[in-house]
Amino acid sequence: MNYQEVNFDGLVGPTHNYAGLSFGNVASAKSASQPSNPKQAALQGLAKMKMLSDMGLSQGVLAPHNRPALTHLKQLGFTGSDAQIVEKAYQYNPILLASCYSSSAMWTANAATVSPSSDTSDAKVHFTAANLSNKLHRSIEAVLTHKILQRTFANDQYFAHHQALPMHDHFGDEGAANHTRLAQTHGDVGLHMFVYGKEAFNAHAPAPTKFPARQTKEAFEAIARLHNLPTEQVIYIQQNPDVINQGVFHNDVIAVGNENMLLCHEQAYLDQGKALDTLQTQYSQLNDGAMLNIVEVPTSRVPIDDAVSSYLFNSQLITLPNQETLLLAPCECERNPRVRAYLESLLANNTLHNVYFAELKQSMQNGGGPACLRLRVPLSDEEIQHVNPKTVMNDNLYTQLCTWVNKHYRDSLTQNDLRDPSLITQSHQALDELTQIMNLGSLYDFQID
Ligand code: SUG
Repeated sequence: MNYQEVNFDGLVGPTHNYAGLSFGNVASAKSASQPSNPKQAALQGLAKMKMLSDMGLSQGVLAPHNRPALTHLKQLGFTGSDAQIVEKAYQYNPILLASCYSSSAMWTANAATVSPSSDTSDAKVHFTAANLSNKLHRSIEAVLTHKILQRTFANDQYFAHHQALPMHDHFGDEGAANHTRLAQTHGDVGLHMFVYGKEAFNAHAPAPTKFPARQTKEAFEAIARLHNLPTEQVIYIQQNPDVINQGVFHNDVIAVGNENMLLCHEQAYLDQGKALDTLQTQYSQLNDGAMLNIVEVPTSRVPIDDAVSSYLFNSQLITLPNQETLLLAPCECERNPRVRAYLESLLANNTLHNVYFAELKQSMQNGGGPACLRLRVPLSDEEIQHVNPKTVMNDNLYTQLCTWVNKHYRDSLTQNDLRDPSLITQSHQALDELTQIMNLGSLYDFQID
């Protein structure tokens, strides 16, 4: 059976803004209260999707969430018309309102953990929506994300959907951002590398002290059980707490893998030498002695600060249809002389065949690079036929979505604008129209007057 990896990117929602909500995410803190440009953010994301689709790769789109999250505000006791609820929430605490207005669901690397049908015992593709319990604004995403995945992969003969894990720090789960599937090719047997920040049930285990560890080992153990992954195809590796303390809040800020290649910083993992030896041994046992190509980036070439500010490791590492590798990196990597020089050396020694740079400044300013914006879903040719076709990128969908963004999105949004009642209506109207474009049915729970 032929398998390919399909990237499902999050479409940036109409209320993309900078509220400084993510403690431990350096870019989010730095951009707090800056005006955002939702229109540009959405168009930059769409341009990335189009570029990959034009290269002959299958590319999907996941719908944004409805914001403000009025259901959440009502649950907290705010009453009245939509406009009154928003104003009351702002008066109570502007951060609460900003949390309910965040378009953070755009970073679909945090939407779910995915296991392909080739690895699961029932031969279905399994999805577990991430609970994102560590951040208030992100914890709101879990329920709708589950629903969007069900509408996108809407055939229970091929796809199995699990609700998010219990919403508690012990099972803190940030989805695919901390998960890498390594395999000779996408269709071969896969080794699931689950990277966690702490062990919830072991108070003596190492953990970061300055910034939170958002992902627990216990969460990934639960997902491996839910997805029925064979033990020999699973490995748990702990992130280096020291780099979490320096702003590496997900594994995809310090490592990226694709098929049989893992590009990681030399400080990515706790006790890295041992961790990578174990990874290599397990990989080769699973693959008749074939070796994983591990490329460790030395601190002397790329210090942690540069890795975090350039988001080198948040690049997408992709196998192109002609089997060449492509690293789709953020433009910030091109502008950083150390990172650029390092990438040039990877091209010169043939570790990589192509490096492209994507302009994603609007997302980057909230700590979301190319890899944050996509959920990888390995699918067989047959399974692709059963994905909602209106979520698969092509020239027509691209044009429709660009027209839709240009019609509905603002080109500037400040924290004070979140009080504007017309933003509620604009956002609802936009999303209502989107459900038709993407054939999503009555996905959202608001009423259009
Ligand atoms: O969860 N930023 C997101 C960025 C997610 C990046 N995803 C991956 N690395 N896969 C986060 O920290 C910022 C929101 C704000 O401050 O307005 C935010 O949620």
